[in-house]
Amino acid sequence: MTTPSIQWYPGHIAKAERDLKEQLKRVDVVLEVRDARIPLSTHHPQTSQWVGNKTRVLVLNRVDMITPAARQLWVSWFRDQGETPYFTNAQQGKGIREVTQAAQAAGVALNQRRSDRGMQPRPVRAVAMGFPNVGKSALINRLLGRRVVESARRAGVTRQLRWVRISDEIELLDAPGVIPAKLSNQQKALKLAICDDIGEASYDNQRVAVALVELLKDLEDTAEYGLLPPSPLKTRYELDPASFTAEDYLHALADYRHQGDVERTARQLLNEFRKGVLGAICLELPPT
Ligand SMILES: Nc1nc2c(ncn2[C@@H]2O[C@H](COP(=O)(O)OP(=O)(O)OP(=O)(O)O)[C@@H](O)[C@H]2O)c(=O)[nH]1
Ligand SMILES: [Mg+2]
Repeated sequence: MTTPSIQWYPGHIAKAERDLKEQLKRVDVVLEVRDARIPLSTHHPQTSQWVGNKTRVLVLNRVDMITPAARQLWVSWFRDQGETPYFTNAQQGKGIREVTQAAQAAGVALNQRRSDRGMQPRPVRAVAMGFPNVGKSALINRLLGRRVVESARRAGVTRQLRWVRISDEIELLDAPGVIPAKLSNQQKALKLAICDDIGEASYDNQRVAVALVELLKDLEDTAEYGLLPPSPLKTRYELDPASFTAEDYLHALADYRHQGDVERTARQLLNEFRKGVLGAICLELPPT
């Protein structure tokens, strides 16, 4: 039996993408928000087309969910690509000021050009763009210092585009998450599912949990010291994955902890990874 591939492109996202394209004409700065646990898989291939000649600010959110060593690896890699990543924790409001400053700097340049042409200054207009559930709305609430837009633990919370005035200098557009219409790379799709960045109706929990175990096994075998907590699965569940295939591990864990209930075990594994119970774990390392 072949498992169907993971695809998720609900109607509201298709609509969001159309609305977003329309609004982009008014935008000066694109805050490209990615999930720090999977910085490559949460890069939308059309981003550069949308950014055009606007300023792009690269935000890697959920920095609290990766280790400092992983962050450092990504900083070096992005710098080698000529990019400056801004790491944020939008839940607790860390790294926010630097993002505001980057957006404001673009505003200063904008208003210089306007004043050269005899035009009145105006606030710089930025959009928070990114995959579903990466923390765009949480980031906007933090930029503003109070809760104005809805942010919750589900993909697809923001349904409408909404402009918010952050200050006299900045206006920000909260946009619904966008995602490629076709997820052609299933390895990436699995990571999106693991990180809760796509709707749960689109995948099978057990298959995604097996993919998580596989990734953790690989990371344990190959990652350098400090990139993830030592033996996260063994530490949490008292069952070492080393002597199992990922699929056998899920079943063994189900037998050991949940009377053979594999679905329940899969859900628990995913849920605990997403809540950070397994520790701070970056699932993607820079390509070498
Ligand atoms: N641990 C952690 N959680 C975060 C962070 N940023 C956001 N969250 C949580 O992630 C969940 C999703 O955040 P949202 O702000 O709704 O994400 P969004 O990108 O606006 O999602 P959509 O509108 O569905 O596209 C919420 O439960 C937030 O509290 C972060 O930096 N760290
Ligand atoms: Mg949102």
